[in-house]
Amino acid sequence: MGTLVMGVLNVTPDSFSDGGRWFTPGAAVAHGMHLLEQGADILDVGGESTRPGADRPIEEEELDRVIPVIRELARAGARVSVDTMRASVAAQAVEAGAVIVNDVSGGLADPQMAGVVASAGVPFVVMHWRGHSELMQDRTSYDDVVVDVCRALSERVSDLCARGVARDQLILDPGLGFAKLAGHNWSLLAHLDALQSLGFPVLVGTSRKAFLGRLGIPEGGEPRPPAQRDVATAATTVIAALAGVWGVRVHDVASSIDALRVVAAVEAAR
Ligand code: PMM
Repeated sequence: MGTLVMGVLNVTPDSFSDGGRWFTPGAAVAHGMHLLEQGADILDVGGESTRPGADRPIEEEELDRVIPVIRELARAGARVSVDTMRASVAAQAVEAGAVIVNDVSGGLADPQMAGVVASAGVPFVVMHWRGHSELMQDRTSYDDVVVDVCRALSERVSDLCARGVARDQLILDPGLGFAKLAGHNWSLLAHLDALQSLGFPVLVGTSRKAFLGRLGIPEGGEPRPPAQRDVATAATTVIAALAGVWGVRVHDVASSIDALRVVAAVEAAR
């Protein structure tokens, strides 16, 4: 099966890449429908910005942001994932129709998350994470980033399984840009095979991240703004697809769908 495209739907006032644009439920649902028309396989609905230094919304605020949007998109037939670190939000999102829980902390931020995911029985995206956004860029020291991330994710797998989550619920994500410098992100992209060899579906999220904005910019120069990082993002989609990953999480769905068509056409011609 080909690589799936997860379209990003941030219902937040302050995401780094598309902050505020889809902040009302109506605008968010309309954008979700647009991403589906472009070919998104999954819509990832989040109500908390994880950009470095972002403030966390209170739980009620997060629920108010995501639940109506999830309910509406699920009703329209979309396969929805909820991007949350809160167990209560995950539980209510599943009730509202979400069929995947995407937790950038891999269950570390909320001790109740494993239990909620275990009883919901839905796929669970476990991302590599080293702490909330105000701390993460102080935690970028690795011996060997590929080995260290694989080891940390394996530990998350053991811990989650010990708490009742089934192995076949798990999807692993290297967490590009989370407690990582540009070189770490490139190393992880270069060695996706190591992550794949852990034996789980892999999700990769490079979309519009700062390391793509700095490509070709001289030291000390201004990085390209997020909206001008979609071509580079689509190029990483090709790399991820060639490595055989399960899915890519992107803002601009159309360009990644096109990139995947190129990969499929080349594969078919082999
Ligand atoms: N990146 C962001 C948010 N959620 N979830 C997963 N699984 N993987 C990621 O890389 C990831 C994520 C940050 O990007 P955004 O603020 O544009 O959503």
